[in-house]
Amino acid sequence: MERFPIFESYEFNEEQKAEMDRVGHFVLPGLLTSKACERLTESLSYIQSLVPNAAEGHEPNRFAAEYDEFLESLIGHPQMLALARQVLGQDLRYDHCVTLNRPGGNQGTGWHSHTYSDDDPSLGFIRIFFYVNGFDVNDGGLKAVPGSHLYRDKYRFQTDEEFQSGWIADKKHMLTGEPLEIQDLSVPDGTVVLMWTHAAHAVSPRQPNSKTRWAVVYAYRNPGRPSAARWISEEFEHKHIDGVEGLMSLY
Ligand SMILES: O=C(O)CCC(=O)C(=O)O
Ligand SMILES: [Fe+2]
Repeated sequence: MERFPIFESYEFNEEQKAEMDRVGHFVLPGLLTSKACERLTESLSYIQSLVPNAAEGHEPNRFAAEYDEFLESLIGHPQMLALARQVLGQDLRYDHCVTLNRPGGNQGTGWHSHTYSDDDPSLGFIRIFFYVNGFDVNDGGLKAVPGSHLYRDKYRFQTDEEFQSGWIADKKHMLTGEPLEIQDLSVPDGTVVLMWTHAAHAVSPRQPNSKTRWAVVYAYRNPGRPSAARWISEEFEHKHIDGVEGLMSLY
C-alpha cells in the first residue's frame, strides 16, 4: 500500500504530554491531511456498507483494519507509531481498530470508561480517535471529564445527571484537587483526539438531519496484561503488515 503523510505538522513535547497525563485526553485539531481524510472517508463508507451483512464475532466495524487495506496500512504508519510512542513510550502493541461512524439519528452512547491494567498505572493504553469530519456539541459530540482517567474505575451511566450524582459528585482531581467536571467537545474536520483508556467519555446523539459522522479509533498499549478489547483475529495476528512487525502479539 502506497504511503503518504497522514498528519500535518504538530507539537507534542513534554508540555503536551503533561497535559495529556493531567487531563486524560488531548485534542489535535485538523491534524489529518486532506488526502488522509479523503481516503478515510472512502474506507469508512466501505466498512459502513458491510455492516448490514456483518458476520457475528468478526464484525467489519469492530475488526475494521481486517476488512480494508488502507485502514490496515495505518496501524504501522510511521506517523501513527511516532504519535503513539510520544504518549506510551517505545514498547507498545497494537490493540484494535474500530469504526465509529454515526449516521443522522444515531443515539450516541452513555458515560463509560474502558479498562486495562487497572491496578498498575505504569502500563498505559491509549485510544487515537480520528474524527474525519469533526463534530459539534450535541451532534455526535464526544464528552469527557478531565482527571477521570486517574481513577482507573469502571462504570456505566446513561445521562449526564446520573453520572454527575452517581460518580462525579464526590470526586476531586487527584493532582490539582479541583472538582471534576463534564466537558462537551466540538472539533473541526480532520481532528485527532488522544485519550487514556480509563478516561470517562460519552457521545451525544447525532441530529436526525446531520450527515454521517465518519470516525475510527486505533488503540495501542504497553504490553504486560491481558486486554479485553484486543480484537485481532488469529489470521490477522500472523499476517505480514509493513511497519507492524512485533506489534501484534498480546505480550
Ligand atoms: O464514537 C465516539 O466518538 C466514541 C465511542 C466510544 O465510546 C469508544 O470508542 O470508546
Ligand atoms: Fe468508549
